[in-house]
Amino acid sequence: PTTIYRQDYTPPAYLVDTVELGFDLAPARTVVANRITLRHNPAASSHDIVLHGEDIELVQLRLNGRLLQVGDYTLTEALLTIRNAPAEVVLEIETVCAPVNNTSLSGLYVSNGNFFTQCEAEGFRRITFFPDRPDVMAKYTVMLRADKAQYPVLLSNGNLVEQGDLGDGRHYAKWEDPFKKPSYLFALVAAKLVCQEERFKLADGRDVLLQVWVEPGNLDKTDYAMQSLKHSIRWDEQRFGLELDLDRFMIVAVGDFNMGAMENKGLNIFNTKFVLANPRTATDIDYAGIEAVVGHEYFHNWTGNRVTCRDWFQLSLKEGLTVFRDQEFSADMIGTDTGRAVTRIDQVRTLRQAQFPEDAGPMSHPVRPDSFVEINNFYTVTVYEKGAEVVRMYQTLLGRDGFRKGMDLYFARHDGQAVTCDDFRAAMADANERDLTQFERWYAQAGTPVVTARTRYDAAKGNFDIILSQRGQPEQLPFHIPVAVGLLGADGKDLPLTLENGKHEKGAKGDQTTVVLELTEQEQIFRFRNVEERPTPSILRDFSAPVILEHDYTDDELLHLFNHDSDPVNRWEAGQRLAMERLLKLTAQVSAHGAANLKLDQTFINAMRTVLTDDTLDPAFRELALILPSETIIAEQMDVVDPQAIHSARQFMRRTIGAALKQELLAQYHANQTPGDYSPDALSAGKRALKNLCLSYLLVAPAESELKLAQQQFASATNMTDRAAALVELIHSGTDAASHLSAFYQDFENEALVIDKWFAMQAAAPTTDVATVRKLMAHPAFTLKTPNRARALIFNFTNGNPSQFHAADGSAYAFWAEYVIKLDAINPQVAARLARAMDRWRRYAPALQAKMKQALEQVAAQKLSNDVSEVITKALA
Ligand code: BAL
Ligand code: ZN
Repeated sequence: PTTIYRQDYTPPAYLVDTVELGFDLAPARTVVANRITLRHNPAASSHDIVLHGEDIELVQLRLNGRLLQVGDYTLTEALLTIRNAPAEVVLEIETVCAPVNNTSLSGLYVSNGNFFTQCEAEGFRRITFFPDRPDVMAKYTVMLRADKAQYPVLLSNGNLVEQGDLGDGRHYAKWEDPFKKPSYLFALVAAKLVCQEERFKLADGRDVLLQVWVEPGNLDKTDYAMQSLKHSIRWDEQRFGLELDLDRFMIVAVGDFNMGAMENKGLNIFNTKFVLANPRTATDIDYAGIEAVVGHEYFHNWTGNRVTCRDWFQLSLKEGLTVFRDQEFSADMIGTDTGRAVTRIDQVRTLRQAQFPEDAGPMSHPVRPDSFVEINNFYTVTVYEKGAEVVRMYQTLLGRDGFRKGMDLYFARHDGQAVTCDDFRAAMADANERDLTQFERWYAQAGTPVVTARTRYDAAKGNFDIILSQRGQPEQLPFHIPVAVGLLGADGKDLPLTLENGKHEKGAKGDQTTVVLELTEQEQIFRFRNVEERPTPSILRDFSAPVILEHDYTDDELLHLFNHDSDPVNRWEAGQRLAMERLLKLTAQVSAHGAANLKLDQTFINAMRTVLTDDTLDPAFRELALILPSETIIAEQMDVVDPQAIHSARQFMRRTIGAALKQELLAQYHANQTPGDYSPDALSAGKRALKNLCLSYLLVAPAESELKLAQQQFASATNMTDRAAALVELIHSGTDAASHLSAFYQDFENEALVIDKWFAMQAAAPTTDVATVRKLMAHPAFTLKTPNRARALIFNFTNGNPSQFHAADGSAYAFWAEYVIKLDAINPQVAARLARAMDRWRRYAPALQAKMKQALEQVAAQKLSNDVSEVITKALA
């Protein structure tokens, strides 16, 4: 496999003005006629036309009307090259492909008998020969022809300009996209589908058609996606002044899909998981996911489609920005300060669960990577979630208005262009007359910076100093880090702040009681004046930068913050620190002496009780405050990871809390019921989350009465959130859940997304070992070919069940190797994701390490896709 470097970027030798595509769709043999007009790019010196092509058969090729013979061009496995071409060229290319054999789900493929495409990042070259790179933007016209009975619906990007019958049982539809776009945004659908549709008035008064297309039988699950789409359109108008630019906007759901969804111009194609929902089949988390992903894809229309990436190294230009936009959208949809904080806490949890480990492992890369072998491996939590943190920091530094000014300038400068992360940073800097040169390091330097805070108080002078220092990886230069800070008095209230040289007080958080300190050097002292009592500092409020904060908080200080911090994110954080200290001590104790004689102090239990029973707090916040850090997050704190000890220690803490707070948990369980019709709103969802967390504490070591409670919830639940939560607890409690599992299966046999849950909840249960997973794989409903299904069972085991995945005999590692290899033959993108489950293998105890290495080498010895090869090679390097 070849490594591609960012520094090697060169502009394309030829630009494409127009693309006319004709498809004769048939599963085994689809004929694609492609007519493109090209002209030489004055910015390039080469006169060679370079077209990408993969897994397609060339039938004929004409240049300016002349049929080309072999010798007029060269054709390799990946490229078709025409040397020394004239300045203006019309190419007519006829190719054939076999969508029904395309199990990679990249390019044109068949899912449940219907045709779909996925072109990002490099799938268009699996459909036709083309300069398949994002800086080649062209106007597309698409003619689709297919059997009318089998494929009554024919969709592509833009506007439908013509349709009709062809006379032989076939029909056609012609689509025209008025906007220039890169090839990765091309899409077509030919299928038997039905739609929910609605006309919708935009802010400028234009009337547009909105459609959500699904398989027949699923129309009762499209309301929330449609509602989310309308909310997204309104939100982008109001928050960023961005309007829908087409007359029609379509969302199509497909059951076989590698990603969550895809922002193809005017024709978003979605994994069913992020479209289909009704109360019976979808959980609160599913509903929130639909809102976020519908928003995300819609927002891409401006941040990604109108302004796109020059090259794939710039992926975060559109992804980090669009994740930030969808995060803000979800927060604004809740509309309360605590609701916003709850979404922020979820983001921090994701970073710690997935991004920090990635940044500390063999696949670590900057937000703007410098090299890759396979771009599909770089659709990562770093590019997406850390990228969103980087965008968020602009807003923290510049304020909301300043950020908006930067966005306005970005669109004014770059609409219709393919640009870089530097262009985005320049727009932010220029619109606000700020020097953001140093900020570039967030794009260029990998790893999670560590910020250390020390404090000193001079009571006589009333000075309180916070000394911040930062360290990145060796050789790295200091980052520009916004650190939002507040000071709490002994009464728990925020103290008014007077920062010496208080020039930094104007940031988004620059109110009276929170200031944004800008740490730009290796070490800086920030002095607060007129501080009349020794305060408790609340540092990194709202998680103002994606860093690890070190500060020697005492238990008393943490308890003070946990009880009083006006910043809910840091309030939650104080609880996490209290829990983590204890979890690490208990884990060490289990490793050394076994799980007997463990103790949990009353102080911690009391802190948990206080937050659990404080009815003035948002239930969603209380739920988050009561969840202990996950086993993965605990593992990241340890030099040598002992997964079984972590599991025992965490279970011990959960069991102890469950027993000590039994009455309070029961009371909250009953107090947070949500009778009546189901609604996915944040308050109701928060209540269910808190109630079901209470249930989970009660079921760590359940008495008969608690088992009954779960059984009763399972039997009488009127929504999937409560039904699934009860079933998960019954499985986790270690009691025999077989009858419940089979009842659940029978009820939802025909609901693929619910059967995914059925597999997932079994895979992640600490009672499920690899032998049980293998049995589940033999279930008739299991298939490796549908990514959702493969992920539900395999990934939830390898990534979500650490104590079983790291079984001492290494049996689960062998299972992992077997399925990485099997999946690679079917779908390299999905296989490469599974391969990542071994990223952190060097951190485990030597006996486990040896077995993990053996499994990695077993995979490495195979003939692998570029996708898997890159991951395994880096893991072993
Ligand atoms: N562009 C790939 C899918 C997404 O991030 O929306
Ligand atoms: Zn995206």
